Amino acid sequence: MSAATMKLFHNPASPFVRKVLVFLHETGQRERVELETVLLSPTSPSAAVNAHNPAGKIPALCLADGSLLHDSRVIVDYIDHQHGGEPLIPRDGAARWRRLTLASLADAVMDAAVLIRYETATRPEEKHWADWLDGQQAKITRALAEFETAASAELPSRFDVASIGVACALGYLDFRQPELSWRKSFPTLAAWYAEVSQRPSMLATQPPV
Ligand code: GSF
Repeated sequence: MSAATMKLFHNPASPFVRKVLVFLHETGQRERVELETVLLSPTSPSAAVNAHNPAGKIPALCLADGSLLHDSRVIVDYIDHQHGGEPLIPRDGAARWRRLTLASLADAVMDAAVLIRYETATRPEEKHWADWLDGQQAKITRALAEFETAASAELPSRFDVASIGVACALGYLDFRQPELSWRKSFPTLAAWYAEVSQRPSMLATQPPV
């Protein structure tokens, strides 16, 4: 009898899915979830995903009672309420708002990088809009500068919702934009990332080579 009581719509390339998997590993709950791998994009949707999430996006989580959770922010919050350890999402106080804001900026980096990926990998070459791509990339660069500042104290303080988000965003940049070479401009962030990348939860969830 599999211990899995939940099903996660998944793709190993998704940084938002990786966030959920890292949460599961970090809270000792990975075996509770079976993965249903899907391929999808805005122009080639997944009927199965659409049936479970009208937004047509992964991750989406099916619970044992049939209820459906999405998006990744809701899913990681749910996962964080299912274990007995110290919450990875601070439940109250100033720390909560700052950690959630850093996590939200990490999501914004993932959003921008995924949108760039769709623009450059799925839209026909002649429809690419340079100003739009430049605008998305600028969001990423500004966020990395904020993460560089946070890397000296805030990020190393705990591998929680904020750090997990930043780590998954950086892993996605390495995966989809290897030519970006962000480490040259952000050495403190690079040192922090080199360390957290060795965590079992990160090693177990690396994007496909
Ligand atoms: C974003 C998920 C997302 O963009 C979340 O879960 O936090 N706000 C959501 N997922 C992408 C796959 S990706 O991460 O590479 C997705 O499902 N794209 C399909 C589409 O139609 O946009």
